[in-house]
Amino acid sequence: MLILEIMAGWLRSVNLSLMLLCLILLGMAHTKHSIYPRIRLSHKELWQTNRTWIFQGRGMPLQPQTMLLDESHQRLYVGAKNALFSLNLDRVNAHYRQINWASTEFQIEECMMKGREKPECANYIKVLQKYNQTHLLVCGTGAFNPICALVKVGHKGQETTFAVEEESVTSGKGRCPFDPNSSCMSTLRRGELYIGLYTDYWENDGALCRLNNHTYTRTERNDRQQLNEAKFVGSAVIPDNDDRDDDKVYFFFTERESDGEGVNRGILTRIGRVCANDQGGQRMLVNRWSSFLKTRLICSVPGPNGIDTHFDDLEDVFVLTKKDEKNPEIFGLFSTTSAVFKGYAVCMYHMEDIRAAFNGPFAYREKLEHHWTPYEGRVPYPRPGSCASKVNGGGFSSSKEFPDEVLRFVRSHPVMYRPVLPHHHRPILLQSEPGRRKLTQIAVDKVQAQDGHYHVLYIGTDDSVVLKVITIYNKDTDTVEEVLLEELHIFKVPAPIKEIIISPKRQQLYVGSEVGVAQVRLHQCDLYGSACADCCLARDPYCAWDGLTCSRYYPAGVYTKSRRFRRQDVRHGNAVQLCNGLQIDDEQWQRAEEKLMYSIESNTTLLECVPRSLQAKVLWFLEKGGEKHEVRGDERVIVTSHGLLFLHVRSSDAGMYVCQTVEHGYVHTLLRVNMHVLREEILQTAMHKPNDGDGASAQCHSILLPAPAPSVNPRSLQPPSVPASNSRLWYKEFLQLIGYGDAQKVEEYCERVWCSDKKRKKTKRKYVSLGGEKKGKGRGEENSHRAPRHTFDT
Ligand SMILES: *[C@@H]1O[C@H](CO)[C@@H](O)[C@H](O)[C@H]1NC(C)=O
Ligand SMILES: *[C@@H]1O[C@H](CO)[C@@H](O)[C@H](O)[C@H]1NC(C)=O
Ligand SMILES: *[C@@H]1O[C@H](CO)[C@@H](O)[C@H](O)[C@H]1NC(C)=O
Ligand SMILES: *[C@@H]1O[C@H](CO)[C@@H](O)[C@H](O)[C@H]1NC(C)=O
Ligand SMILES: CC(=O)N[C@H]1CO[C@H](CO)[C@@H](O)[C@@H]1O
Repeated sequence: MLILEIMAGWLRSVNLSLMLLCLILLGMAHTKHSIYPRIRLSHKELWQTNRTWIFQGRGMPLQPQTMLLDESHQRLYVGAKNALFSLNLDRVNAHYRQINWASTEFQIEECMMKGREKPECANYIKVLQKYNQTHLLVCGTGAFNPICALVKVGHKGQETTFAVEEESVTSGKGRCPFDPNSSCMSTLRRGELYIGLYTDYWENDGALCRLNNHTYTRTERNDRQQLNEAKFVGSAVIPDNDDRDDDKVYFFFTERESDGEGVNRGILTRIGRVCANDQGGQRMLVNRWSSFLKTRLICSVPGPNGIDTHFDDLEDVFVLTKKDEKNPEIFGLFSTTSAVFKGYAVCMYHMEDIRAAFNGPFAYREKLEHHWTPYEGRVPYPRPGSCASKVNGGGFSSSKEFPDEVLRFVRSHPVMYRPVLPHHHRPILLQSEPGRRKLTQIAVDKVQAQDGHYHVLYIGTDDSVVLKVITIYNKDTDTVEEVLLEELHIFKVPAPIKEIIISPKRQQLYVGSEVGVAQVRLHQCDLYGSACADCCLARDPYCAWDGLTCSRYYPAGVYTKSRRFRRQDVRHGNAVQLCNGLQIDDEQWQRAEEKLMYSIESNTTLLECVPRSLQAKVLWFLEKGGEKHEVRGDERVIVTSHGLLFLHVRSSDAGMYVCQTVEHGYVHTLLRVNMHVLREEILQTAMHKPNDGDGASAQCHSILLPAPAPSVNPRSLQPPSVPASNSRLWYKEFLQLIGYGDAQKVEEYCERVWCSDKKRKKTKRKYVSLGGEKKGKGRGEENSHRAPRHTFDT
């Protein structure tokens, strides 16, 4: 919990009033900022609902370096440390194949003699591409001695073929970095490998290259104008028009802005491009690009003082290809370069803006320390950076025929003057809270909903989480609303997400981190609840209410058979309007689950109520004499995100408390708690009552007797999203932080309120006939922790 983290970190010794202020502020942030997740799903919950399957290999941590989706063979290839895997796309942890490809003892020894550490001296597979229908090209670092090979894949009857072609093993120099930590990006198209990498042991020579059977074309060596301390992030081949000879290869990377010898300025994100058919020059630029140009890719937000905050460090890029191959949408995940403030942003780019920048003026500066200006002199023909193609007049059959003047120009003017600005001139997603998790990867799906198309962003973090986000642009106010639909805790242990691959065809994500590879279903509509409002409030473009439940939404025409009216409102989540007439407030009020609870006078008590949606605002009411009054809280009774907290219970506090949630104006009654207040002496007597020998367990039931079976509406409650251990820890921390009693007492108290799982299970068994524990939809244990039962055996 955010609150817990902050409380534990900052507020160890702060007094109560500050504490309260903090809670209030956080409470506000909680409901106002939609970047707060609506639903948080633990690893366990994902697992129990079959939403995810995880492949971990055997024994050693997998450490996947690169992954490749092969829909035609229905496999996912994973390049890892000393091994290559072929996984089943339906179920990544079943029927996998493995090729062990470790470095030899001799290679490892040699590597360590060069002063490298043992973990670096392994074969990390960094390049994994589909070479043709039957073969993969695979390259590994080979203990600082890169190697490549072709791997045969496919089916032979029932068997999956997966084997290295022994005679194909060759040196990987120039095709794979030496260092496992080195950045590297590659794309393979028509038998040609495009790759950005450091080609040497010392990582001095960064290059953008193309390799095929016959040629090796690359950027100039030691030319800081072309590349300067680059970090290679991504690449893609994108056609310009129907003339194949006009196809361009785009490279996404960061580099340090050069400023004369030795003096370096900040880091920038670049988009570079070359012609796919570039053959280099004949007399000059032999085996060098004759078409390499680059420009700046901007992702920034305006600051209050007119100075923009720039997100200059590209972390990941995703190219969303549509039917029209020529116009994919490009998504960049950026961070700030500041070491102090680490913020993140996602910007989206359109090809027309990218092409416009490359068709615009070249940049020019008199001296290295001068500012860039648009080049206003004569530009030679054919325009530098254009391809030898029919579209360009067909006057040149190859770049080798280009006039020297053109080659000289492109060599000395590789930078365009105009940067590429993002769509709407702003990020579509921002994370600017300091100290939050780091964002590492992005994948995007385009989904058709009833009210239009939505980009669903899947963003990986450094703590094993994938965030599922939609962003909604409002034309009238020129603002972007971010809706964080789900926060998925993919792996049990926190580790940076290294790769996310999406398969829209299978509606799956394939997620890699050092601990393993997970497959995750993109949506799970039934999770939101079966009521119309539950489904509508979710605002998930994949889901709609079909009259019975929340289920997968298919646009009209996909399944013409089912013409049932579907209710969905992604843009506004207006359940009040959409599900009007389906909600009977009074009835719901009465039907909500009811709990009986005993608390002890002068003691602390928490009436727990955590809605499934973390974006719902929780309201508490006290019913008295047929009327309900809202409990707004004061210094003694605090409305927290975990429930209503009484610091010192008074006997006058007894009564029926009702927990309601409000989300987008839609009111939902979750829980009714009938609280009785006991006087202290009664407790004392009870606590010291002789027991049946098992002291702990006796004490435990005396507190934990479940309430008499209430008449519950089975749909009224969803399992809580916060595991019990967390809420217990939270409560304990909270009491300690507000200086409530000494630690020993708090510990004791918490022990009594929550009891350990072991004791709890005993209790459960003993009282099960009283109908105490209510089972959630196959989620078992998590549900049983919904509310601590401070009840009491009389
Ligand atoms: C998950 O899958 C298992 C086996 O495939 C099945 O027995 C179980 O019912 C499934 N659970 C849910 C919640 O669908
Ligand atoms: C990569 O670098 C990090 C720190 O820079 C280091 O902790 C890690 O061990 C390195 N990994 C390998 C495989 O060399
Ligand atoms: C793929 O390439 C390999 C190696 O060049 C070759 O042996 C194989 O026949 C090719 N497969 C196809 C389907 O072209
Ligand atoms: C590379 O060589 C193989 C076999 O020699 C051939 O089949 C293939 O077409 C060649 N590829 C290119 C891009 O020239
Ligand atoms: C946490 C706490 O203060 N618990 C108190 C509840 O009431 C009993 C009886 O008065 C006290 O002994 C506990 O310390």
